[in-house]
Amino acid sequence: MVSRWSCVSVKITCLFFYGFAVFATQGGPSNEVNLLDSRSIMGDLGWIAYPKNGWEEIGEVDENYAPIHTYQVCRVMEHNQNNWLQTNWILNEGAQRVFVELKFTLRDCNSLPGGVGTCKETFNVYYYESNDDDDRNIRESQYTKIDTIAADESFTELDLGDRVMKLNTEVRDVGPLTKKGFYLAFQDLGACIALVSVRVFYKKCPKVVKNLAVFPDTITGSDSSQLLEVLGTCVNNSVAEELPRMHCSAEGEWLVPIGRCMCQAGHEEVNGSCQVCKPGFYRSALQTKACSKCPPHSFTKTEGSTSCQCEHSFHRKDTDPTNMACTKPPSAPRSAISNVNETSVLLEWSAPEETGGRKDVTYSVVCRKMSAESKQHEPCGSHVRYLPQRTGLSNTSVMVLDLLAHTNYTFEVEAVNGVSDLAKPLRHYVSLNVTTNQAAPSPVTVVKRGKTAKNSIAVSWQEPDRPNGIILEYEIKYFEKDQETSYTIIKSKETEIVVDGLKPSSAYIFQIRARTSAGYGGFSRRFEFETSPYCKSQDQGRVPVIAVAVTLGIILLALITGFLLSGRRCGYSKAKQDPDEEKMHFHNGHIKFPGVRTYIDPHTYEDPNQAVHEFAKEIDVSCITIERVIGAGEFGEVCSGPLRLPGKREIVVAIKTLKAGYTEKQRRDFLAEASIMGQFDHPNIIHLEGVVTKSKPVMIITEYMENGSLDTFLKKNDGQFTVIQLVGMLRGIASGMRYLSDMGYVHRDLAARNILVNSNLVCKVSDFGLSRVLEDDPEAAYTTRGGKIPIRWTAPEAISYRKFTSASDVWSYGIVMWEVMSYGERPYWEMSNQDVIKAVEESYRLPGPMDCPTALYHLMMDCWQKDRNSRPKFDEIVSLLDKLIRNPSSLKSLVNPSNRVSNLLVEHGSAELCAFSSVGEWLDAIKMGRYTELFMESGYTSLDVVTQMTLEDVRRVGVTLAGHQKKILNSIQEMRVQMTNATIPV
Ligand code: ACK
Repeated sequence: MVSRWSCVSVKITCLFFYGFAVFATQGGPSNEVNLLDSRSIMGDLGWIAYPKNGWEEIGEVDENYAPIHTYQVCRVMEHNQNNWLQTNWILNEGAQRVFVELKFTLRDCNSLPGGVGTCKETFNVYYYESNDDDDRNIRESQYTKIDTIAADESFTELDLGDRVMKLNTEVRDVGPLTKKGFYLAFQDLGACIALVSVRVFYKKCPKVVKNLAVFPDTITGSDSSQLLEVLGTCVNNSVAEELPRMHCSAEGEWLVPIGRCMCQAGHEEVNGSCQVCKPGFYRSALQTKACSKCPPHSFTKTEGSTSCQCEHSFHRKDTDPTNMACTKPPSAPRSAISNVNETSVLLEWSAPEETGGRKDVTYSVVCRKMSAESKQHEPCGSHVRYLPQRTGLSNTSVMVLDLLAHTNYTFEVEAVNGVSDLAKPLRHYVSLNVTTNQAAPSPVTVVKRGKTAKNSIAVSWQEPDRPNGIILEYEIKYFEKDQETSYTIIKSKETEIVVDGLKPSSAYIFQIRARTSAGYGGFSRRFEFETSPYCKSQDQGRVPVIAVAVTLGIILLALITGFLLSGRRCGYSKAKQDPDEEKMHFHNGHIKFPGVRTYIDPHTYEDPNQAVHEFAKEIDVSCITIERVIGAGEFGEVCSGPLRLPGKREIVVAIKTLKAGYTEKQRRDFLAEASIMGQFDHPNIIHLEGVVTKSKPVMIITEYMENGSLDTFLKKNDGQFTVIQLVGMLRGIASGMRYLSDMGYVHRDLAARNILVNSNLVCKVSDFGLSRVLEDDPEAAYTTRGGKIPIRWTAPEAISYRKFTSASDVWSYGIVMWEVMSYGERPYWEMSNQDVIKAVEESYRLPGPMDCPTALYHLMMDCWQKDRNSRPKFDEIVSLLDKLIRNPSSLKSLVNPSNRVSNLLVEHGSAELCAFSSVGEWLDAIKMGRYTELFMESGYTSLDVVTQMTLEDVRRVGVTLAGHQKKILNSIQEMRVQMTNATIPV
């Protein structure tokens, strides 16, 4: 029997061997850590079987001839089996939960020959925990049962014959474990089992790098549903943004990562680690993931850079992002010009050529004035105002107000950007020298009452805040309250006065104003003062006596006064009056003070030399050095060079010479220009320094204008200026012309060629003379009446009957405007003078130059009104240009391009219609703007469509008033004519 069973055992063993061949190639997953694997132990397993005849170890070898251990028991035929097999002590390595994997085969009891009897088909597995392996004598009752193990498949005799493998694998988990180690025990109660392998393992979450954090090997928790939270450690050169964490599941899987680490600045993430940035690259804190190449104009020569250094002369502002290119300060603003208006200056300039690579360019202005005493530049002081402000200007213009009159100022306009401060002391600015004009004093603000009597009030006042010159006198206007139509004016050189002849107990209103050579300032506000009450005598009875005595006294006084004054010239009605005071009474009227100076025709002098020396200073020739010839004039060369007058700063001047061999008439005509120029003092009129007549050659010395004549200058700089700059130049010319017309001087040859331009783009009217002006001008042509006239610039009435007036100068000014706006184009191009006269006579006019603002073209057209009285006056022109400069958006609308074809002229009168850019603009111009919306709603949105309209259409739009229908239709008709007929070929 035994041998039979042994035979059975042997067969089982054979089968085990076969099974191992399959089994040996398998390994546990990477998150399992074996504590015991019976297959991997080479020598004796050291397990203990009890009783000795129960479990027995069978030594086998696997296909590699490595020894393997199996334990078998098969005492199926005997009763009361209780066979124990105890493993040796297994250290649990800190795991609280371990797994026991058993591989075994089990014999099917039914298949046993001779019946089953006591045969079992299960076995039990136990464990016993201890902290050491000292005591292996463990009683059955001390063990804790893990489970009863049954086979999924048991084998039969047949299987053995067929060599079919029926290996079972069962896994059970054990825990929570609390001690260092444990024993396993297998209890057989009468089955036929071969325990092929026993593997004991625990599970761990393996070390991993996730989100740049290292999570170490982590043994899973004791509970099958437990998630262990594990803190990660940032990899080298990284820092935690939020503490990185992950959760280790009971199955040894990492779950739910939270937070991450980031590479430190100067490093970048590459395959889960942080690598240093190479030279030439940088990474600043947490902005980008990877190292970036240094931005333009910056570099780094070291590894691990967190930013790049700017190249020489380039800078980075604190607030500039590190990925921005390094930048530098802007270059100086360009083409600065100034427009002086009394004590205000409008400064304008163009943006710098180089912005330094930044968009935050602003401008600031530094103002210095020439001190009258020290002749040194000093700061302008806080009384000067700047509109909109002095620094941080985003626009390219600033208005400077409240300057002193007749003072030389220097303005430095500096362009700055975000790095200008870092580049200090380097400054890029353009400087402008400006001389303010005369200006009336500011109003008197402080007026005080002094001693008051019943017939008099003493009044004193303070000099105005800004006298703008030497105060010549004050004017004190007063009247009895509510009696304004009858007032008195006293003039005084003092700042106090006693006003007498007043009524007792009466309120009087006082207003005071100051006068300088520039004229009167505004009146002060009204100050109300009262005279003392009439004091009746306590003794009424004595009044007649006193009255008689007083009357006698007055008569006597009058006689004495009359005697004393008999030798004096009589003036205005004067009472008791300071010799410095004048008193005038007004009733329902006003006074006219002596008018402005007028121009004196030098030919009215019998001796022209006298005229020259009255208006021009004689300069000693030794003060002048002729350095170069700058042009040729009618009388001789025009040169330039320094002028050194004793006690004065050296300046550059233009020197006009009279060539040798001149006739007396030529000399007279040559010097007449100086006699005229010498009478003018205006920033837009060329300034005469003096004449040299006492030596030869005779010379006229004027200020030097760096940019020469305007026509050549514009041609040279075609398209280079802003509209505001061009309007600024025109404003200057108009201002000079206003001055000349105020002086009663008619220029007769106003043209861009006779305007000179200085380095600040200030334009000055030049070329003064009388008949000779026109002789001198190559543009002047002989008219049928014999005179020589520059036809293209001259008003028709001056051409036809020599009616030269300031109004004909306005016509020429319109032509200058056209020359300026077309950058020096020749008026009427190559048309012959005869054709020009004919076209102008037939109401044709020059078209608007390219890119010319409509407002300016309208002004030109106004200057070319046939009726000279309808042309604007120069002061109106100056005001209009000032308005346009103050409101640059009014210059946005440009002349319709169809209107400025170069070989076409425009019919005057209807030309303005062509200049309309919209239906609204047209309706506004004919004062029918109220219908704009109706036109738009009815689809008449362009002038093209409008010109097709009939009376019916106009009615349908909603114009019901017959008068308005007529007005609109007439204008439409005009537009139609203009469109088909407005041009003539030249
Ligand atoms: O266009 P231009 O350079 O400017 O050539 C003419 C030339 O002399 C003959 O008139 C120039 N010119 C005349 N007066 C002056 C001046 N005050 N400053 C500079 N250039 C002048 C003019």
